[in-house]
Amino acid sequence: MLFVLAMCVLGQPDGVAKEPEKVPAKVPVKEAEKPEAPGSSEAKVAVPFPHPMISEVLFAVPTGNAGDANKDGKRDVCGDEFVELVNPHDRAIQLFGYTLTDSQDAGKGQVRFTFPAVELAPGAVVVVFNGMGSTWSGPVGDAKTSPPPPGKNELFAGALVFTMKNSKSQIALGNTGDQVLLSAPDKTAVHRVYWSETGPEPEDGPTKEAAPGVPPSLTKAGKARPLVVDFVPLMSKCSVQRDGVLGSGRFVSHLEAEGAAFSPGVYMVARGAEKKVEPSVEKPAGTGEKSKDAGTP
Ligand SMILES: [Ca+2]
Ligand SMILES: [Ca+2]
Repeated sequence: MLFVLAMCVLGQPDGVAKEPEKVPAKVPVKEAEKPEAPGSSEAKVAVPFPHPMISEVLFAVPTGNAGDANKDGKRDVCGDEFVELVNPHDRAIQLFGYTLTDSQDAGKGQVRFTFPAVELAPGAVVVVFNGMGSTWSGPVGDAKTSPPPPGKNELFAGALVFTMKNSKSQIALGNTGDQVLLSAPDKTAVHRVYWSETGPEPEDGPTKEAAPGVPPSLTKAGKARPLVVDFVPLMSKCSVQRDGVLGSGRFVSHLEAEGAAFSPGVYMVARGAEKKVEPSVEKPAGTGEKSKDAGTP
């Protein structure tokens, strides 16, 4: 894979005009010089350190009790919406100043949440609920304060849980078209997850792998392209979940992938896995039988 830059200067023939065609043009110097840690898949993770990434979004709350994603005993068409993020890196990251927004303009019914100072451990998960009309038990933080001690919320598998404290039904994610944009404190557009009845936007297309250290290209509109863009399918009975943290991941139906409508606080895909790993934890141990994916509907 690696090009050796020295090849460019060796064997340069004097005065021969035909040879230069063999010289590899425009070797990406940064890539060539960048050492890859042995046994680490860090370089393949879709978002470069120190950014978190969006792992699950519930934008259309299922009807009835099945929609009570925040487990406060009642379903709220807005309040139970949530965005889940994961730290896909080997090191802890600081969430202070990271912002989640939808596609509305600021001040015009925009969903907007900015994290207070809080650390997210490697592999750890944080969930941000819309929070409208919600009553809470256990540690839940907001835009001003991180979750009070003990911090981790056992109701959500020990994840960090936040509420946007939205109070208007207009401030919610659209069911048939909208986005969640994760932006870094320096305004870098990190991860855009969007859905639409009309399909993916031409300039975005499917997920592309973001090379660490390489600045994002510009969209046709002249805006910086997010490091990762995911077009996700419309869902009415469940959330969408990214099936991996690597560049080639994609969002799929949570119901089809996991057999449950959503899992705020639990990222079910192992770090670095392209596909969902065998759920060995949830299987009864010692059956001895190797169950393959039979594709049971
Ligand atoms: Ca609820
Ligand atoms: Ca989840």
